[in-house]
Amino acid sequence: MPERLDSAVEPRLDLDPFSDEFLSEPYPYHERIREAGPVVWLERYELWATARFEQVHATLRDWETFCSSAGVGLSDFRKEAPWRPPSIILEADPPEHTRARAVLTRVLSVRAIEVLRETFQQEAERLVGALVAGDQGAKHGVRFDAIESLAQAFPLKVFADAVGLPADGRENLLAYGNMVFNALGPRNRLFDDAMAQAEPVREWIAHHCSREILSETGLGAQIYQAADDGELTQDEAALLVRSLLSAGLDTTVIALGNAIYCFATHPEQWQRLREDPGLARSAFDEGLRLESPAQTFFRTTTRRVNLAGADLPAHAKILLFLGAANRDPRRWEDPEKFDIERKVAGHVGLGSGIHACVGQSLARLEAECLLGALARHVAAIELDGEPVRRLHNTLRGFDVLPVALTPA
Ligand code: OVM
Repeated sequence: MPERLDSAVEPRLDLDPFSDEFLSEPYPYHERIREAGPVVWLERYELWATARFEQVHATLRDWETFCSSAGVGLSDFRKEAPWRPPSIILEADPPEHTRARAVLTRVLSVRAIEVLRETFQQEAERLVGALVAGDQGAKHGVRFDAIESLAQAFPLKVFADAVGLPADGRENLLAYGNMVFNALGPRNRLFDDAMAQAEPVREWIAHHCSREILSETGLGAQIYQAADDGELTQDEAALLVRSLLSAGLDTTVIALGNAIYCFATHPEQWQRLREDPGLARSAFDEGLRLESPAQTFFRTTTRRVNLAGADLPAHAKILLFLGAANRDPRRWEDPEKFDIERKVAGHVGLGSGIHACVGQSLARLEAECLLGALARHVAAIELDGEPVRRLHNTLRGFDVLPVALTPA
C-alpha cells in the first residue's frame, strides 16, 4: 500500500463502500464523502476516493496521470496477478489501448449499429406486445417481474443475436458479467459468491469468443475481420470478443431495470414519455445519471499529483464514485429528481474520456427501442411488491422488480 504523505490534509473516513449496508443505501454515504472534501482518504482500504463531479470527471479524463493498466478495480496488477488475462481495452493505456479501442469504436459506432435498429424495434414490439396481451382480463393489470421479462429478456435476445452467439446458453453471460464487475471490488463475500457462481460458465465464455462459434455477420465476426485486415492479432480479436461478452449484457440489463424502476416510482414522468416517446433515449440517460449502473471504478496514479489539494503519491489507487458525481449538487440542479427532460448530457454514468463506454450507442439503441415500445403500449406502470436489490461491488440494480402494467 502506498504511504500517506506527511503533508496530506485530506479528510479521513472510516467507511466501507463495499459493505452490504453501504451498497443497500449508498446515497447518504455518498453525501458524507462528497461533503467531507473533494478528495478523501478511506482508511479501511488505504486509498484515496472522490465523490464530487469535478474531480471524478477530471480524473477520468487525465489518463496519463490516472492510468487503467494497473487495473480499474481495487487490486493493483503491478502487485497482484489479475484473476484473468487483462482486458486489452479496459485495463490498458495508450498506445496499446488505442488500437483495440479503434476497432470497437468502429464496430459499435452509431452508423455501424443503425442496421440493427429495425430488428431491435420489431423484437421490442413483439416482447412488449406479448406481455401486454398475456393477461388482458386481470383486474389489476398485467403483473410480472420486469427484470426477467423485460430487462433480461430483451438484451438476451437482441444483444446476443447482434454479437452472433448461438441461442443455447446465452444466459451464461449474466453470471459472467456479474463476476467481472464484482471482481473490481475487494475480496469480500460478494466477490467470492460471484466467482463461485460463474465458475461453471467460464469455459463456455472462453469457447464462445472463438471465431468458429460466432455467426458470420455479427459484431464478433467484424472484430475477427479487423484481425484479418491486420489491425489486431487473432488472440487480440478473441480478447475483444471477451470484452463484448463481459461488459455488454449485464450492464444493459441493470440499466434497463433501473429505468423501469424510475418510471414505476415516478408516474408523472411515465405520462411525459407516453406523450412523447421520442424522449426514450434521454430518459434512459437520466436513469443512468440518477441510478448509475456502474457506481464505481478505480484508477492508479502514474506519478505524484496534486488533486484538489490532496497530495497523491505515484502508484496509488483512487476510487471514483461515478454514481455520487452524478448526484453532486455542485453540478446538478435538483440532483435527486428524476426528470426525463433535464439536460442530462455530461453525466459520468458511462464514464468520460478515452475509456468511456464504447458500447454506449448500442446500449442507447436497445433502451430507445424497449422504452419506446413500452411507451406506446403501456398506459401505466406501477410497483407490485418490494423490489429485491442485487448487492454488488460495482453495479447497482435489482434482481427482482415486480410490476403491474395497465395496457394502453
Ligand atoms: C472488458 C470490460 C470492459 C468494460 C467493463 C468490464 C468491468 C470489462 O473489456 O472486458 O467489466
